[in-house]
Amino acid sequence: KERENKELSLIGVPMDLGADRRGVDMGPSSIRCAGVEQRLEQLGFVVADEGDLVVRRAKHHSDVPESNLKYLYEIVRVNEELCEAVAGIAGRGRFPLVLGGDHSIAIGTLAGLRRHKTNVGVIWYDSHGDVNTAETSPSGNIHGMALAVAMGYGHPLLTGIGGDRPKVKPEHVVIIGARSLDPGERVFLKRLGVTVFTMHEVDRLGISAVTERAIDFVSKGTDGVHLSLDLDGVDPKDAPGVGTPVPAGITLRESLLAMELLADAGIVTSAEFVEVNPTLDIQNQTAKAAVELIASLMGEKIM
Ligand code: Z70
Ligand code: MN
Ligand code: MN
Ligand code: MN
Repeated sequence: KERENKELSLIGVPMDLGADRRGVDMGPSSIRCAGVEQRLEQLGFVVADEGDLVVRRAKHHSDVPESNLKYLYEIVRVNEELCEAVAGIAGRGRFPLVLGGDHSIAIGTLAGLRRHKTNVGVIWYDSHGDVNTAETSPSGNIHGMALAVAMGYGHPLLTGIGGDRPKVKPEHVVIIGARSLDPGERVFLKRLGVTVFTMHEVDRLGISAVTERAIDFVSKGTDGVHLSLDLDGVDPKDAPGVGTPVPAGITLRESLLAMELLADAGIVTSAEFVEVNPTLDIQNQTAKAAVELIASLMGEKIM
């Protein structure tokens, strides 16, 4: 079925402070260059491009005493702004489509969505779990903590963005594509009871069954579903332009099918596409993949 609400707002967040490798700040630009707006317009969407937030280049990252959290203050500031922007877009009844930027921006997106939805379902499409805290993180990179923060775990400056309450409940989250989890993340995901479809499940059940199960799962007891898609969830052969390529991932073909199934289910109410790093890419292939995925998610059909 076709999506009824055709009003969509694009917002770019040129953030790379949450990641180890520079260059993912050019993600929004590369996705725009790959023609995202035109593609959405061809699908009948009325697209408002709200432009990019401003991210200040920080001189050094060890700005938090007694903590390994890199670039904490600027990441907090940008995510507060993103929270307001996303809340504004959702409040006007438009579909928020956020272009990253590193995955730390999910903190602001989910905080903004929480203003209008009490029980946001989340599909976290990623090779990683992003459920570290300062204590378990091997890197201090905040993009590896975004989902934990959204569930209310992490530095109070991060969990307090958009208000102190948790933005999502663990029982409303599913992760798809996980194949690189840190030891502390495995413990954390089990303790919280988060549903994780790792590559083991993708291989055993196939992406279509996994996606159908995920759809059933996030549809229950929720008042909206957010897709947070990290391009490193896609196999690096198809999406090489990411800071942390992890082999043996979900192919682009399988990922497109997952998006088509989500479109058919008609459940997704917001989305973000993150971690595209054009400095590591081949001919903007990864941004182009992102545009294909966005088009499929928003209802593009082969015929
Ligand atoms: C690792 C960490 C991560 C994305 C890398 C990696 C996290 N678990 N997330 N790339 N998108 O440092 O926390
Ligand atoms: Mn503000
Ligand atoms: Mn991620
Ligand atoms: Mn990742």
